[in-house]
Amino acid sequence: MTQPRISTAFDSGAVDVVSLADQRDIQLNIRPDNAAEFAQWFHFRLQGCAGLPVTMRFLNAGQSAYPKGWEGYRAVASYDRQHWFRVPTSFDGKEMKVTMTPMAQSVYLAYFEPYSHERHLDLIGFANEHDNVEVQCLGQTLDGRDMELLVIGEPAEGKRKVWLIARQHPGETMAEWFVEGFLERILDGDDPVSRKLLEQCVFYVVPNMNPDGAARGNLRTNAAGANLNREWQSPTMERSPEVFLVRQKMLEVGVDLCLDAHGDENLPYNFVAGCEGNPGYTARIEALEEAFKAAWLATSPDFQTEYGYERDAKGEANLTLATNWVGQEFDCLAYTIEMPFKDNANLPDEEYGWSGERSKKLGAGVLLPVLAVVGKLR
Ligand code: GEM
Ligand code: ZN
Repeated sequence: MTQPRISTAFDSGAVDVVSLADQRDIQLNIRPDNAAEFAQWFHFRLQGCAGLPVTMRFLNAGQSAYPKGWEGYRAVASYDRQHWFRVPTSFDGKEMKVTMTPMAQSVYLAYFEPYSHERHLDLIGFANEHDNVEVQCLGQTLDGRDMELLVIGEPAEGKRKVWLIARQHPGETMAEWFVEGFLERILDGDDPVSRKLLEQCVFYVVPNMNPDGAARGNLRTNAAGANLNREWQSPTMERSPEVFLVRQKMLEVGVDLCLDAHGDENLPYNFVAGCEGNPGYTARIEALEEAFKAAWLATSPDFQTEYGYERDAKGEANLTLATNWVGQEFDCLAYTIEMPFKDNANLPDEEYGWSGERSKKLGAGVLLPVLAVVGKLR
């Protein structure tokens, strides 16, 4: 019987080890964010168990931020950190159990396919190579990382300003995979949809709103414990510089359409959440929302509108959320986009579930509903 080893000393690494005495009963606790109580993200390396039956018990799964997120959920594993696949997982309401027989001496496990800061910097580098992209650094986060904005297209009178922000909640890594797919398509000079859009708009893209929380392995908060999607009414440089800097830029250049990419722990679907509860919500905005959803439904079998969040009652919107604050401040179409940590129940994939690659495809596909509404945003 070998002595298993677990490490987390890498980008977004996070789990607490309770017992490693026997690989048939490895006991773990999901670690809370560094300065907040939210606990759901895990990412660790297991070594020393090649060919042996391994059981990993997450003892505190029932006290995580979203316990229902473990119902119908399967953890992801990878030997090379590039290719991730789902592994047998069960949840009894208290503990989550993951079982596998590793094929190699080293295997990684995570809540969802990670998106590292190095890959983030490579994505910025990819964009930087395009003549129609300006990479802007808006300022620094609390841990000193750059807040990066990509301005895509030539600003000109009459062009619409379309914003895409992502990963306010750092554990929702599918959001940055979504942006990677979006960028690869909008920067493809041979793509007719991208060419048509760039004639009509300039894109302002923030691939990662929360680089500190991402590197720290947080689910939902930044280095100061702030849930950035509750900071949009009154952000500060001391607590939420990420929001302060992006919001300041939005106020400087304006917003005609805003998309905020997230992941949802519970619902096995892709869906959107709008601004119906805003005091300034109008029939015009509602019509734009319906046109956007209709175009996405018509062009992507991975999108649906049957399942999603409860609609906010009129005038009851929480204006500390990005989508609501932006929609209200700029009287514009603003959508939260949610992808699943589990799978798309309408089109399940037994081996991978929802994945980075499928998030990329969805991000590339969102250009079509944007094209459907870009001519009527004002
Ligand atoms: C959610 S955003 C919830 C949006 N709800 C409505 N009704 N507009 C959050 O921040 O809690 C996004 C997320 O966490 O993924
Ligand atoms: Zn979120």
